[in-house]
Amino acid sequence: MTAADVLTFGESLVSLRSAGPLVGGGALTMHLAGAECNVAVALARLGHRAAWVGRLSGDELGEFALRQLRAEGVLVDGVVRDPVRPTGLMFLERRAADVTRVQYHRAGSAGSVLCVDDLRTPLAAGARVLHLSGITPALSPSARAATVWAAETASAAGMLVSLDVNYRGRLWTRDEARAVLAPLARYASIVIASADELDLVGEAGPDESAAAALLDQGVGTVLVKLGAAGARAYTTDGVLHAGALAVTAIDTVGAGDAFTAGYLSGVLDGLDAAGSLRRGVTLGAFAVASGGDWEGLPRRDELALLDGYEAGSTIR
Ligand code: KDG
Repeated sequence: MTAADVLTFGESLVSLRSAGPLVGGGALTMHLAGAECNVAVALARLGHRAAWVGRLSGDELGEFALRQLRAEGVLVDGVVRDPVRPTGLMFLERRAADVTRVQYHRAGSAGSVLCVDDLRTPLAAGARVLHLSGITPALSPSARAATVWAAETASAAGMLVSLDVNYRGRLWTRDEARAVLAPLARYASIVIASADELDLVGEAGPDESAAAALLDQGVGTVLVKLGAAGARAYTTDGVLHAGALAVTAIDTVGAGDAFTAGYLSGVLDGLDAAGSLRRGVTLGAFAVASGGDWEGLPRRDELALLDGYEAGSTIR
């Protein structure tokens, strides 16, 4: 196993998307999903060496997920196949034009039983960045222990650790999440959160004070995702804001992961915080402007495609 630019781990899911209310039945389309593999795919599309580790079922659904990751150039040497447990499913119900509902079928899945031993070899191979999401520790006690162990080990080895809070209310309560994620954030150099997630890793209150408390405890950068209002980066040098690119929103699921990947890509390329933030909102815009968690994300030569974009453009 060779070193990656970014190593991430978690649960990859098969997402089944409906065009309307699920109770009405009808066609579902099948996609690869999962916050961490979304980040890995986004980074691989930009030419970074991105490794994803996790457990996939030994059946066709696990094979589907693995093929998708391979096709996108994600390094999958550390993937473990589970002959017994299923790959988790996520139904994404387009309940109304602007309202999507999630239903998970992931309890007892292969991905949920990730453990420390799965991460030893990939982490020993090294990476510049270890990227964590707050979803993995919500999956099971062993996945929680693996996340904490990886954060500790990577930070002790001098790797840059990034943590996207990614609170999922269908997996655990806010109090349960806070008890795990606040200590985890102490290992992170970069913390990424929506404004309503900051209190899960730091103190409650306005963004500025929650971010200041995280910076005081040694976090280098706090990124706050603001949806259609763009994103802010808090560092010890002050605060930066990047507006969202003006695009027609088709599907916002996956936009946060795209933003995270864009920011990390900027860091890997040696951009400053403003340049990395700009790349973050650029990737977020690509995710929002197309269907699927990651399918519409850009290759490196497409990064400027949405700059000066006009509705209805045809590039000839
Ligand atoms: O950010 C999109 C992800 O949330 C989605 O792909 C599924 O990881 C996921 C989850 O557990 O909710």
